[in-house]
This record gives sequence, structure tokens and C-alpha cells, in this order.
Amino acid sequence: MKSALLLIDLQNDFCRGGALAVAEGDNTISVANLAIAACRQATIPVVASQDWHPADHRSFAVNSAAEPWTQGELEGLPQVWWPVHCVQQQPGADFHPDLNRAALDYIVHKGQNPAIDSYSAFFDNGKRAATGLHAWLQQAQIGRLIVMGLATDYCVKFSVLDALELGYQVTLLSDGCRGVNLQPDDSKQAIATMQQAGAKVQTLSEWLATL
Ligand code: VGL
Ligand code: ZN
Repeated sequence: MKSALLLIDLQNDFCRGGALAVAEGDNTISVANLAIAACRQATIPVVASQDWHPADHRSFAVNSAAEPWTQGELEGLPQVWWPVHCVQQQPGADFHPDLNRAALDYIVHKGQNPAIDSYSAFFDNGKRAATGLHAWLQQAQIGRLIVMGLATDYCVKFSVLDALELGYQVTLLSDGCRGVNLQPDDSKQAIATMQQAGAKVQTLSEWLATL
């Protein structure tokens, strides 16, 4: 079965100095580059998502008259109010400068609709609209995804759960992920949830040993 590497949101705003910086977010970049190098050797395509919001996105606390990092409701869905992050065309939305972006075969944008958030790289949070990711993977006849990135407890988690629901086999590279952890155990719980849903959890070196 054909595999693809799926890199979730390895963007400046989730890394050191970014608007929604995740602790140790930068540490994922070297893991990603090692995984990319192995994929190139093995002719495994590399796909990356980019959180890509318009400036008026309503998940931004300032646009919903809410306090950042608190919880509310958006379009009938539970919503964390985030600081302004990953605004289209802004430096915060760029990939981390050290990421080997020249090696990316396909980039999927998400979160463009201002009225709804989109943690998963496949669908918005209400599953109303699909991104192009599933279609792209289908035309490439990909059946298995190796997933890593930011943030474990949001975009990685929902991407993995959607991938499993769509019928992909999923391996999560645990050392290639870091989480927001609004609650201290959120990332740990997210990994347990992904594993229970059918994801295989491996470190980069464990996965490299299977190639
Ligand atoms: C993300 C919060 C808001 C993520 C994106 O990439 O995990 N988290 N937007
Ligand atoms: Zn976002």
C-alpha cells in the first residue's frame, strides 16, 4: 500500500516567538526534515497543511468579543478563542524557515472560511466543507499516512481522526508532535484518543526502521 507523509501546520505562529507558540514547537522541524529525507529515498510523497485564516476569522478572540484562551461557541460548535494567528500571506502563516519546503509535493490550506474553524486538514470542524486533501491522496492512490506536526491536541488530533474515519491507515510520529496543552494532559490524552481510534504510534526512529 502506498504511503504519504502528512506534516501538520509547521508554521511560524506555532513556533518560538509566534502568536500561538506551542512549547518546543521548533523541535518538530528537525524531525520533519529527517522524515522528509527518508521519504525522498523511498519515493513517498510529502504533503503539508497550512492553517490559513482571513484576518476577520471568528476563531480569533478579538473578532468574537472574547478573551483569548477561553472557550465559547461558534456556529453551534465548541470553540477555543485564539489569539490572531496564521493570517493569510503574513509571516506568521509561513512555514518554519528551516523546514525543507522545497520537498513538499502538495500543500493544503485550511481555515479560510471566517465563520468556522478547521482543525483537521480534511474538513472544517462542522464537516461542512472538504479541503482538497482527500481528493489529492485518492488520485495518488495513497492508503497510509504518516502524520506529525502541530498541534498534537488540535490539528494533529482532528486530522488523524478524520483520516482514520476516511479509511486511511495512520502512523503518528509522536516525537514529531507538540501540543498547546490548555490542560496539562491534553496532548497525552490526544495521543491516547488517536491510538484508541486505530492510529499506530511510533517514534521517528521506530518508523525509519520499518522502511
Ligand atoms: C491550530 C489552534 C488554532 C493547530 C490551528 O494547528 O493545531 N490550533 N488553529
Ligand atoms: Zn487556526
